[in-house]
Amino acid sequence: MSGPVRIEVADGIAVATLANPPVNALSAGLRAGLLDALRQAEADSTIRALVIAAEGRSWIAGADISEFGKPPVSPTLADVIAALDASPKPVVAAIHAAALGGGLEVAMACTARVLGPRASLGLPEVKLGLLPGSGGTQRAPRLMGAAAALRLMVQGDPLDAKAALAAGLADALAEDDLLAEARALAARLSPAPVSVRNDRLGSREAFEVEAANYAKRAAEEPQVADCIACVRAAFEKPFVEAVAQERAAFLRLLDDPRSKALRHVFFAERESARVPNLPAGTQPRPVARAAVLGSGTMGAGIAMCFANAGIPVRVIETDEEALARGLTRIRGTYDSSVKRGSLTPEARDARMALIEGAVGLDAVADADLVIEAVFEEMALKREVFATLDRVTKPGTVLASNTSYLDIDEMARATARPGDVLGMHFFSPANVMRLLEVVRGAATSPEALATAVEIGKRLKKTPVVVGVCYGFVGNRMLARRTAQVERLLLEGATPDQVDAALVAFGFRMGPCAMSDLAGLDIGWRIRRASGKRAPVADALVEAGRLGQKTQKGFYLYPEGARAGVVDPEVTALIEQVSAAEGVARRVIGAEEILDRLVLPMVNEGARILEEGIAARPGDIDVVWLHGYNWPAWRGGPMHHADALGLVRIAARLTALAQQTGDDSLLPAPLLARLAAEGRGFASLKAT
Ligand code: T1G
Ligand code: NAD
Repeated sequence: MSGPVRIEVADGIAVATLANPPVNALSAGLRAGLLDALRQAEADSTIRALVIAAEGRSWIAGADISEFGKPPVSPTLADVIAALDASPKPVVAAIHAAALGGGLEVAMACTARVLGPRASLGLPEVKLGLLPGSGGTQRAPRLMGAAAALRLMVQGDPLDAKAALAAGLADALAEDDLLAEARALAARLSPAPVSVRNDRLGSREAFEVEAANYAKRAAEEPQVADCIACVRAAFEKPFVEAVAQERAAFLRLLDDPRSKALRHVFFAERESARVPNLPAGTQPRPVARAAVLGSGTMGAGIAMCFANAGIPVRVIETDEEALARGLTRIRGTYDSSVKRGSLTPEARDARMALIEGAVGLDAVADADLVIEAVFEEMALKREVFATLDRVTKPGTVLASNTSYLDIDEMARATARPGDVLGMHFFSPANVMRLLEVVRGAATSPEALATAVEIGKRLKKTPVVVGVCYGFVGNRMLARRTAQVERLLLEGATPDQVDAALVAFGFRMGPCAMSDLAGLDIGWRIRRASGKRAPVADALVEAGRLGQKTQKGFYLYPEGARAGVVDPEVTALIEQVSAAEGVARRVIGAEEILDRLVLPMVNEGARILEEGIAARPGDIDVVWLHGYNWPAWRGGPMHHADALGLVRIAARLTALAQQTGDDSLLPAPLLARLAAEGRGFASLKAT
């Protein structure tokens, strides 16, 4: 038997071994191979039972997501599962690793399941905007109880081997020889399809109590509502009817733009990890020890990332007082995690032990990687890199955490520009997953590979971008911020602007976000670059810096985290409008949203034109993990394709005419793709 399934028979037990790298996704070929193996076992009278085993880092990672949306190919997964369920011979799943989604559905259609110690079982479909679509919403409740099954589906996180066994999803845990135990079990079993069982469903009350926990999510996420309805059907309908209900829900969700967006994100995240144009075989340099310059807002968080990953890190400041402030900030952050119970005191102490403080740049001499997070001033950054060039050992990677500034200019301050790049973390650095790795004109492949590798070790999502002002995220954000200013001057209020973006799916609007980050940060950057933001500047000059002063765009009585509308701000904005000679008018939510999102998409097109980002998906990953763009909207470039570039180009042209702002005119790439009836997704990586 060729293809992704190999079958061996011994002592009347057939073992079908799946091998469809990298993760045994249930592609058409694997489904056909599996069904053939079952049919062969059924037809051969010398074969008493079948064991399904697999090779590779997963047992079965689920349906092949890349086949979704394409015409179905027989046998379908439902065909394979129905055949397993109806088999006259016992079938045992020997699960050595991850059995997820359709993979667990295949296992649950078997007579029994034996786990290896590294097995994990899960139904993560909700993370793709879907639900288990091949019987999972009916078989899981029949094995582990309806309430627990619902929890497994709605949370989407896998259970490890012990937890899966305890939950009833498996029949045995083989600490040593998984295949031997599975064969032995298969030899003594008789077929007993899970589909006919009802003895483990548990009580309807317990299920309804569990379902009530997800009422809010069910209101926002259709896939959660469908999970609840389908598991409830296990109490109300015969198996076949309930499976039909599940199938109908699955096909409806499959066509839902939210699921299409989440599937786009799944592949975009994996594609963004592939560094474009990196010579094959490029090896990252080893990083056993790191150093971080500056222990302010970012330096402290970055140091924690290294300690959290078990990498010793030295934090360097200008003086003892600043250093003490920084180390206290780090300790304080860990203490609040211990208080919240998300970290043990032992783990805190172990991490603190990996963080050393020092004053003066000589302390970086033994570091393999140095990340500077000092003030955002080019003169200071150049001085720091010139010093790092002298005091660090050959091969040390020199990175800047700058938000906007020119990495190539910093590299030119050294005699080893190949070792210089940007590693742009996002605040709070110990929380936000995004890491923009900024590739300079002279950055060497090894240095780049080292930064990306470290990014992954720090559990970040590294995205490689080129050098320009603000790189990808902040450059696009600047377009949105400029529109926030214009909208406020022209008549919108901060809460109207924020409400439009929150309704779109963001957890927080731009005005509330500025209040959280501090209005003075943007003000300092504008002052340094000679730029103006009349409304935001006026707020800062009125001492309204945001939450840190209990007032910014909003008022924060007694340090409240949620701001309240402040009539003083409305009055101040009206004054600024008058001073700027801008007539105020009523602006609708649709126009507000278009002006917050479309100029960013347009800037994204320019970024792709210039090769600052290699793929539209990379831009989406930046916005998802750096700016909380709602995942079910797929990211700005995916969202643009969903809206249609013809419509966007027309809307941008209209907005440019209406506002007189030529920067809103469609970027050449956007205009070209619109004219060709294409989307950003049709672009190949540069
Ligand atoms: N389909 C297609 N490709 C897949 C895939 C899948 N299910 N899972 C992984 N890949 C590809 C991935 O794109 C990457 O490709 C490579 O495999 C390695 O993945 C009917 C509807 C299993 C935990 O949601 O969570 O079943 O980039 O880098 O870190 O009810 O992959 O190398 O070209 O992530 O070791 C449900 C999805 C599907 C699980 C391994 N299943 N996969 O993690 O490797 S829906 C899932 C994962 C379904 C049924 C329903 C992870 C992993 P490339 P990787 P990893
Ligand atoms: P910060 O003002 O909070 O901290 C800067 C720290 O650098 C201070 O503690 C200062 O004492 C120290 N420092 C100054 N010169 C130094 C030197 N020569 N050697 C060692 N330490 C020195 O600033 P921040 O917000 O942490 O920003 C730091 C960098 O990170 C900037 O480039 C900024 O643009 C960038 N950044 C900031 C954010 C953010 O949200 N704050 C996000 C991403 C990137």
